[in-house]
Amino acid sequence: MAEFSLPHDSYFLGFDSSTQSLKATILDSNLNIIASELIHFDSDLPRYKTKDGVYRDSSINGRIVSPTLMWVEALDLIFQKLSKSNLDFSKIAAVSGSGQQHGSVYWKIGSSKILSSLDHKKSLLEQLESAFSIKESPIWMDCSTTVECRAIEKACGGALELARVTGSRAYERFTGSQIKKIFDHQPEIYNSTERISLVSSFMASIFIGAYAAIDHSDGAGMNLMDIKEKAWSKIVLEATAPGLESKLGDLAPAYAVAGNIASYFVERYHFNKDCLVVQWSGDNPNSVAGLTLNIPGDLAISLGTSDTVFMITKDPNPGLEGHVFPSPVDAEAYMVMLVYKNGSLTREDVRNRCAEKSWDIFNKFLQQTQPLNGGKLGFYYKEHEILPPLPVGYHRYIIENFSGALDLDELKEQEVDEFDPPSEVRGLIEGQFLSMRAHAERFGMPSPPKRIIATGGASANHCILSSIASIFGCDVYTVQRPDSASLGAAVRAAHGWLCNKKGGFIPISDMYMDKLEKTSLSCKLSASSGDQELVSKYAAIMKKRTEIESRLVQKFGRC
Ligand code: XUL
Repeated sequence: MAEFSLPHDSYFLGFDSSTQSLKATILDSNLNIIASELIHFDSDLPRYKTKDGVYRDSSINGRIVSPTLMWVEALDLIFQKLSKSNLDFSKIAAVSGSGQQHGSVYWKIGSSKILSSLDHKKSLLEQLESAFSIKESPIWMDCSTTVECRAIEKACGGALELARVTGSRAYERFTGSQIKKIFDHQPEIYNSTERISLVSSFMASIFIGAYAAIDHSDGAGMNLMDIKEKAWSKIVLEATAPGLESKLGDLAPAYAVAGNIASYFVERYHFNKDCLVVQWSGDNPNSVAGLTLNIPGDLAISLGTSDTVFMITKDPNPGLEGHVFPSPVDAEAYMVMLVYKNGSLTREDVRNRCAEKSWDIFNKFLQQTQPLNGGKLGFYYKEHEILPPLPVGYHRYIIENFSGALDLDELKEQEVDEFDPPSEVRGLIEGQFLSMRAHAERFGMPSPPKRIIATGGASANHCILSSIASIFGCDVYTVQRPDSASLGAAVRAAHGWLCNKKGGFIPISDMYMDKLEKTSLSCKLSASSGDQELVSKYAAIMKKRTEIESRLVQKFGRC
């Protein structure tokens, strides 16, 4: 495999610009992590006064944004930290990155000039302060665009037809409906915008000193791209806003080179001028690379600010639930994914209310309560949920006369106001993963999966992993590093570098062979020592839970 080897003594730098932080991971040419840094938006950049990296606008239902300049300043800060750690920037052969998906950045007319003439003696913040026509970027947590979603679906022949073309029906957080809202309500701002970037392509633009293309994987999270053609869909563009194509610029494969690194970084941090910037992509697509997810039947679960479940397929069938994105590392494959908005922030809320703000106590409660929670079922939505589309609210039920028997059809449930703290903790964890299993099955994901690979912050929690194993009925693996998005970005930097050297796409597996794959799966957790009876009992309780969920959607559902 010599022709695919990475240059000896060189580094690959990957970023992850996520909801709550900016992370950097540096790999050597054997794909070993040699350094990492993190900027936490709330605590390291307190002047923006964000909570969890965002502003929740109480006056407009569901509007959630982040200050664009905070992301720029985070880049200045992380470079300060990396410089102090004595990282030799001149050894970096390629840079890539990951961005929270769907979030958008609006560059004011004239800003391409600012980008192309950045002065290395000044910070990025100083120079980009006036570059944006909108100062607060809509992000993936926003759900203020239901009206725009329905209008786009109608203009495109219905929700299913839109899903068939773009990989998803219209979703509030997807960029298309956000752009339509801006055009419909603030046309002057839309007209003063020369380029609309995703968080991923916005960061790549800073690195190349010019507007970077949007990559095919993250571009599929906009409801604007034809996922088969990998081109903007004319009909959807027209349904969204006039003159949009020129504001979006080009699309490019995730493994393509966006450009050489801008002279700003060469002069200020002493990067090699030949350092390549590989297209940035979304955080979930980057996790596909970071997890080396390429075996059919494997399911990945990412437990972060959002929880996601995804897998790779060559034959996607987009429908009314879930999303289909082109894979960032395989030109022929797609990733299919389900997304939950109530991930770590909701787990933290229950931990704070019921477990004295301590993960140790939270875990103790999980250990001291019995699987199936004595028939106590909880639905916890601290944020408007995507799947199912339910508004903020917590709902708790107890199945009467629950004995753990398999047939629950005859048993009635009773709604209650609260559970004791240990049952609340178990109710939350079982609720999150029973819901995930039910939707994953309905979506056609393998049941049981061959194995689950867990990533994200909460994948470090063995008590949570063991519940996942029992609920899904399969082994759960974790990777060495829970932040698969920034790791995946660094891996993609290396992959993009190789594709560029070869003059075309090469499968990423050729690069992993003797490197990542062997070391990445570090922990295996059995399905509660093969307790198949428990797995069947969870399946029965899942059925009950799905019935209650349907009723909640009928009563409170947003869409
Ligand atoms: C994916 C989604 C979230 C964000 C989180 O569709 O909305 O997972 O990517 O950063």
